Amino acid sequence: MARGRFILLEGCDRAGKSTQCTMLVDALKAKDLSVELYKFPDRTTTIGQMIHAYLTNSKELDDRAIHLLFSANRWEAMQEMKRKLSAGIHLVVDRYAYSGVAFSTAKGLDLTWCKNPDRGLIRPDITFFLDLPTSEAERRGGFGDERYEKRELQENVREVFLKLKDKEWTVIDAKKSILAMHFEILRETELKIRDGEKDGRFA
Ligand code: T5A
Ligand code: NA
Repeated sequence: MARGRFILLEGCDRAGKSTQCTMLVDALKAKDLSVELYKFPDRTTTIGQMIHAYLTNSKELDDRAIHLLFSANRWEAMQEMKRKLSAGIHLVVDRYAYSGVAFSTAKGLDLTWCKNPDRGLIRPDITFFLDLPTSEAERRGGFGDERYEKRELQENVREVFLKLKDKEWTVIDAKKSILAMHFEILRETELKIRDGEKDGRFA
């Protein structure tokens, strides 16, 4: 059986990641593909609840401690994600290790130190980076409620993201309409899924 594809949507806060993840999952399901949605942080686990308390300012934590919790929150999902990919299920993932590195580095931690705890996590097959200037993000719903939703930090985060960007990322202009972004993401995803069937690397 062909292995499922790991499709990651990354980007700045309010760039539309969650909106696009839901639309992509629905579109792939409508094409009779098996697909599941993952979101990081996963706030439903014990570790995720600690992260949520930190993000909503009800708990203080050392910058390194919270960084490690975000990473642990990915590690606790790894076995299940691997099993699903092996079973031919495509995974659409809302944020991942790049967010982890971008936010903690933007706060002032060392880049290499930030990357280390995520070493060994499964790699995405396709990474979409939804790029949105901070001034635009601020105008969108809900901006300003959580700990990291501050202009200066967001600008630093975007700079780190652009440094982490490699040639395999697909950059999506998140100033576009929801539908325009959706069609772009869907088209690239379908190409990637078809490629996988041809080259057989994931058999
Ligand atoms: N974090 C995360 C770390 O520090 N380390 C880590 O390891 C990880 C994984 C919470 C915080 O955690 C940090 C990063 C974050 O600061 P989260 O739970 O993913 O992460 O954050 P959320 O608040 O859920 O999501 P975002 O703020 O990133 O928003 P999204 O998902 O990018 O945007 P979305 O789809 O919810 O849309 C936001 C608003 O914009 C509108 C939507 O309708 C909505 O109102 N919108 C558009 N408007 C105009 N044009 C478009 N194209 C639009 N698309 C969406
Ligand atoms: Na989101």
